[in-house]
Amino acid sequence: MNLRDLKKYILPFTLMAIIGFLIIAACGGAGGTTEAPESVPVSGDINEIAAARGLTPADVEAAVKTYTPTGMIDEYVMFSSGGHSGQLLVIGMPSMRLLKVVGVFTPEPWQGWGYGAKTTMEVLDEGKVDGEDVLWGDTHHPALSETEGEYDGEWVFINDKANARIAVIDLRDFETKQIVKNPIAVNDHGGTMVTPDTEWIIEGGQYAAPLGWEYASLEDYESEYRGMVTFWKFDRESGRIQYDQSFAMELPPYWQDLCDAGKLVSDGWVFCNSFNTEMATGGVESGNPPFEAGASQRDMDYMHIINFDKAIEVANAGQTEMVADFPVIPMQTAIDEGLLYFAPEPKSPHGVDISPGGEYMVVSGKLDPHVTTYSFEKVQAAIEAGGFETDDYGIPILAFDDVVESQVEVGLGPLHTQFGPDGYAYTSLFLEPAVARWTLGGPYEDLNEDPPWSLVTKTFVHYNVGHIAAAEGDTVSPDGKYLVSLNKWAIDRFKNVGPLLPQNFQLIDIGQPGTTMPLLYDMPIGIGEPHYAQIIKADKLEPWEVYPEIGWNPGTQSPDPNATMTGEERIERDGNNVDIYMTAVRSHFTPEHVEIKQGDHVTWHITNVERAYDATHGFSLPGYNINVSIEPGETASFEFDATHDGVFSYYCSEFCSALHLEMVGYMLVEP
Ligand code: RUQ
Ligand code: CUA
Repeated sequence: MNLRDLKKYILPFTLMAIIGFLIIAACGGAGGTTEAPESVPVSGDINEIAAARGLTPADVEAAVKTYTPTGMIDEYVMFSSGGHSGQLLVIGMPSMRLLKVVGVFTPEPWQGWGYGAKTTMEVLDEGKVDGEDVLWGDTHHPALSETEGEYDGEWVFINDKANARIAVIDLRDFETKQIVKNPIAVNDHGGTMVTPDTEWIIEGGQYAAPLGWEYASLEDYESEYRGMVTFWKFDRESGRIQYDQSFAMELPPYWQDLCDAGKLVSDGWVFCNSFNTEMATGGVESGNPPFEAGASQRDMDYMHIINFDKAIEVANAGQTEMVADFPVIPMQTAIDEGLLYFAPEPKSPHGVDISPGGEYMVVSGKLDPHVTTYSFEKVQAAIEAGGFETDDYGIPILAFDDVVESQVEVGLGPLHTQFGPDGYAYTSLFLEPAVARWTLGGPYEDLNEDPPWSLVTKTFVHYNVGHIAAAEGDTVSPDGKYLVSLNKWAIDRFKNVGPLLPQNFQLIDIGQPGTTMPLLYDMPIGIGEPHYAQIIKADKLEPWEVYPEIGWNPGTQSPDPNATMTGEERIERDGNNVDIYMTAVRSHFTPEHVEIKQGDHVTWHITNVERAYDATHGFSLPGYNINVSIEPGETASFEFDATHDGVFSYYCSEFCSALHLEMVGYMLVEP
């Protein structure tokens, strides 16, 4: 490729970037950065305080809509990806208060996640990649479990894009219970999404590679590299993914991006968008077009349309091939059995979102100013009619005009779509940056007055929005009310804390129809980079206040055989093996002296015998990298070899009581 060609590819991107920058600069200026006033008058007069702080009436209204006084519980809870923190964020809405950072792929000391406690080490061990610890993750898409397409508040799943892993979090105690490594893929992106009754968790791929971690030269990209989508069977009873009932489907080496499960009328189908149908392999250093240009040459990529109900039958009938000991439906089988169809989608699309009734699939092309809506009914008719063209791999392509319902011009850089209860859909516009409200068909006389398939309004956000999340916004009955814009850049929104800026979540009021869609609140997040979030009505969550009984094992969610009741505390020795049975209660551990010998193998069980709400104890053992959180009723166990001699004061690391500092003991390791 010569320089002129290269310019041809790069120019549109440079232009887009400049437009994006100008818009950011403009709205940064217009949106106004205001300096904090020096001080606030002591008067109790609201208007005086507002004037002194430079607050407009709209600011005061936003404050009143979001301020949540002490003791008032938030109406919604948002579960947000924590990005490469590898964790899951739990945030109350509309207050935008951070409630918890759930340890998932990354150790988290306060929760004792990954610092000795067996139940936590075992889960992190499941996440080993080829036998090696990978103690971080790039979490992208949380998915709340659903019953008949409604969030049920029981489980939440999240993917690790970097290493193609899926985690299962139990919402009875907000703890991670399982991590599954995808055996055929190096990384993923299109997960997690669930089917309407959470029987399956979907994990779509991203950057094509030989399936099963094999080597193949990039010269052989088209023949040896493959895309994939994996379907994990979830069992509510055990609360675990059933590895041996799960399967995958081989796909062409396009970059599958995000998936969504059909619902109601489209239940039983799965949809994934893709990009790089050009099959660009990069290599700018060798004079090839860079990936960003090479993967953006075609005007259309392919939405993948999967007959999932039929795929389950095909997998159950054993029409699979084993790749890395995992059953995969070969591409040819998918074609022969009518499991896989394509529909053209413009241009370098990002994500596909299914409307609440399941009748529409909504796709946005990052390089196209429209959202494109496909009709499930038309897709079915086109499949029925037959007579398709195919791609190079023989996969049938439905004609664009046969399956598209409508295209609405929403603005620059559209990405992700969420839904409201009133016929409105919302799409993030990365380049503007803004959130657009538009009408998903209609007319909806009783719900809104806007014409069908039209852009209604935009709210500018600060800045560069990726995903958006609306209250219950991807269920069969979205709530509306609130939408959060998960922004990639913050620029001038907060006090500068150095070149790495906080991530900015912005709360938007979508409770009023028409062009009213005000911004309410900014929430800086000190870890990053978050991607998707889901927002559930708070009263659907019914977590335990304390574990159901004293001596509870959170790993098995059942009584622990090593539970120790008050009065049963003891130290047992069998040769070099020492077993310690300890209790914790405000404000002491029993026993307080543990005398062992260097070289002993120590197994330590601690039961928190408290029944009081919030009476958590911590257990920190210096020198041995042990830190455990023991919530009321829990039995925690850990093991180590007493390699260093000396005197070790173990202590409670939660300020649990007035005499918390006295909640301590000595472990004496005699040389
Ligand atoms: S995505 S880059 Cu969900 Cu927009 Cu991961
Ligand atoms: Cu228990 Cu501090």
